[in-house]
Formats: sequence, structure tokens, C-alpha cells
Amino acid sequence: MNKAKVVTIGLGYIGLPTSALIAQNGIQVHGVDINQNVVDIINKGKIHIVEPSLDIAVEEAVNKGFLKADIKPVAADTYLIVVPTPFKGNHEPDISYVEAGTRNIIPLLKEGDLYIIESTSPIGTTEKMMRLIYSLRPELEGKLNVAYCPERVLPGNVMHELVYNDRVIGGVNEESTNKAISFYKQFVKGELHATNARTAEMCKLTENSSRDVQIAFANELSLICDKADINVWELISLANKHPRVNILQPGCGVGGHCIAVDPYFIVSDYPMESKIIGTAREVNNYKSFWCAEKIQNEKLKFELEKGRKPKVALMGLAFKPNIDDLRESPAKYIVSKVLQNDSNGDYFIVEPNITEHNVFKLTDYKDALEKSDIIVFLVAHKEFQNLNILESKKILDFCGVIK
Ligand code: SAJ
Repeated sequence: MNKAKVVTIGLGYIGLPTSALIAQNGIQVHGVDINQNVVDIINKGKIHIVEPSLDIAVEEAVNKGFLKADIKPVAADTYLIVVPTPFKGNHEPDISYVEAGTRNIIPLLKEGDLYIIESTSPIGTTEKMMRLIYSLRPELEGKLNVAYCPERVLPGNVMHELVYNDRVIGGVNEESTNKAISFYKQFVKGELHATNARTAEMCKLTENSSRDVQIAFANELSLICDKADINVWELISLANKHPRVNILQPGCGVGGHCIAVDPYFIVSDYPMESKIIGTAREVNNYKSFWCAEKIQNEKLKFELEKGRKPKVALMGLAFKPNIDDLRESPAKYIVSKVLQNDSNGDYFIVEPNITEHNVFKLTDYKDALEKSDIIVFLVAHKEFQNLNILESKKILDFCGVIK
């Protein structure tokens, strides 16, 4: 095996596809992950996550000898930090993985090396890591290239978007920016936009906060329309006929690992200034709580009217349509909350994208529809579109399946 050119720290949802893509371009990559099991799987040319086309890319990269996984880094010319940045209990960002990954490679750095953070990070993280590096390797001060370059790929389309999306690249100085751009040019076909590190960090947070705020607007409309007896889906579709209006869709809250997380990175550092961003988070979280309440109320109403408990179909668990990913899912939160408040109730839980779940007993969606009195649509999966539902059944449509 040739000497590694690139070390990637983190072989998860972004780190592994990125490593495979770089390696597919004939560049020697040494991928590092703290999980020995993950390392072993990858070294067999297999993958531990679900992402279309990733299996082929990893198999090819490993078989051709351009990608090797390890639990320890080796010396290279470029180091990419691609680890998670979750938040702590108080919604403060946790950059401990970025710091641990950085500390791991500090002893290996040499003059002229390129160090890039890709992980979503609070403003100033790149400069902070640079200061950490120079505090431990003072002889390298000013002799490294340091940059921030966030990814902006959509889960499910990662292998395509990694190549074709534009990227924002911000160095701590001009030379760092230029070096980082030259690096990405080797495997990215989208445009590469130069800026500084702080702007690049804020850009990632801005993109996801913008989407969160826009979804909050749609969710707020849905609450108003519910009280005002207006069909919110019709309303939005009509308002969007205006040439300069483009409202997103309400749902049962915002989930996933990005949109519902990243805005907190701004709010926690700039609480006085980020009023709209903070409120959007609250509105989107409240929407899930509201949906759960709405289900309870509908059940009580049914019981009062019919003198018996209703059977309820809870349609969807994933965090968005047509995927099997349940992490940070508002639908899952709502189902748990409803069950928690009424453990003796008669529920049919449906998620067509998974076959079994360790907590919830799943029912086929057609069965659930047939047997239930109240049908609650939580996720707009394609299976739920255009269903024939008897008029006698009560429908709660939180995600616009019926419209
Ligand atoms: N949602 C709505 N209404 C909408 C659109 C989405 O309620 O009109 C909800 C979804 O149901 C879901 C949540 O928002 O619960 C997030 O879904 P998403 O499709 O907006 O985003 P993700 O988390 O799958 O991927 C996002 C993408 N960001 C943007 O679209 C701005 C992706 O490009 C980013 O790279 C990714 O986050 C990331 O890693 O940051």
C-alpha cells in the first residue's frame, strides 16, 4: 500500500462517503474511526450504514487499495475532521469529538499540511482548533493550512450530491482557502466558493436554520388554520401562486440530525440576537406536542359520542417521508407520548419502511386502516397517498396526505 495522502477522522454518514469518493479518484485515503467493528466492516469492502451507491463505492475503493480503515491515524498531507457535533442537555453544542479527533492528529502534523473541519460547528471552532494545534506544536505556528468546509448533502442522495453540490470553503487566511479549494477540486464538480472560516461555519448553520424557520412558519399557519377552520394545505397552495411566495409544508414537527439541531448552535452563542431562530425551534417542537394532544382529544371525543374506546391507526414513524430513519423523529415522539398517556388504548402502529421495531409492534398499513376508527397521518409516505378510506372513519392528517 502507498503512503496515505489523506486522513479522514470519522467514518460515519458523511466521513465514509467522502473517504470513498476521494479514494475513487485515485487518492490514497486512511480513514479513522474509534469503533473497531466499523473499521473491520469497511476493510472487508462492506458498509455499516444505509446509503444508496455507497456500498459499490466502498467496495471499489477498498479492493483497489485506495481506502484503508483504522482506529489510529497515520501521517498524511491532508487531514479531514468529519465527526458528529451533537448538543448537550442544555442545547449547547458539544465539540468534544472535533477536539478529540484534532488532538489525535496533532503529533503527526508537519509544515505545509492541510487541516480541514467538515463537521457542523459553532462559529469560531476552526480558529479554536488552530490555536489548540499551535499551542501543542508551536514550531508549526503559521506554517499549516487550516480551513472549514461544511458538507450539505441530503441523506439518500449523498454520493451524487457530494460531487455535484457547490461548496463553501473558508480558510483562516487566503493561502489556506486556496489550498483547501485545490484539494476539493480533485473530486468535486460543483462550484467551490471561497470565504473565511467564520463565514463558512455560519453559512452551514444559516442554511439549516433558514429551513427550520420556514418550516416553523408553515407549522404556525397550520395551528392558526386549525382554529380558524381553514384547510392549511389549500391555503399554502393558493398563497404559493403568488410569484414571490414559496411557503414550505407543515408537518408533525421537524426531525433528523441537522435541521432540528444546528439552529441551537447559533441560539446558544447569540441568545439575545437570535430571536426568530430560537422561536422557530420552539414552534417546531411545540407542533409535535400539539399533535399528540390533538390525538388524545379526538379519542376522548369519540368515546363520549360512541360510548366505547376507539381503535387508532398511527401512520408513520420515520423523521421524513420514504426513509427508514427514525432518529430524532417527531412522529416517533408523538407515538411514544400517546402510548405513554394511554397504555391500555387500542393502537395500530404503522411504518412501511421497516419490518420490525424493538419497542413498537408494527401493523401493515392496510390492516391498520381497516381496523381503526381514527386514522392519524404522521408522515407523508408514498404508500399513504391516494388511499380509499371509509367516510365513517375520522382522519387526523398532520402531514398533508389527504390535503
Ligand atoms: N420538513 C417539513 N416540511 C417541509 C420540509 C421538511 O416539516 O416542507 C421536515 C421533515 O419532515 C423532517 C425535517 O423537516 O422532519 C428535515 O427534513 P429535510 O428534508 O429538510 O432535511 P434533512 O435533515 O434530511 O437534510 C438537511 C438538508 N438541508 C436542507 O435542505 C437545508 C441537507 O441539504 C443538509 O445537508 C442536511 O440537512 C445536513 O446534513 O445538514
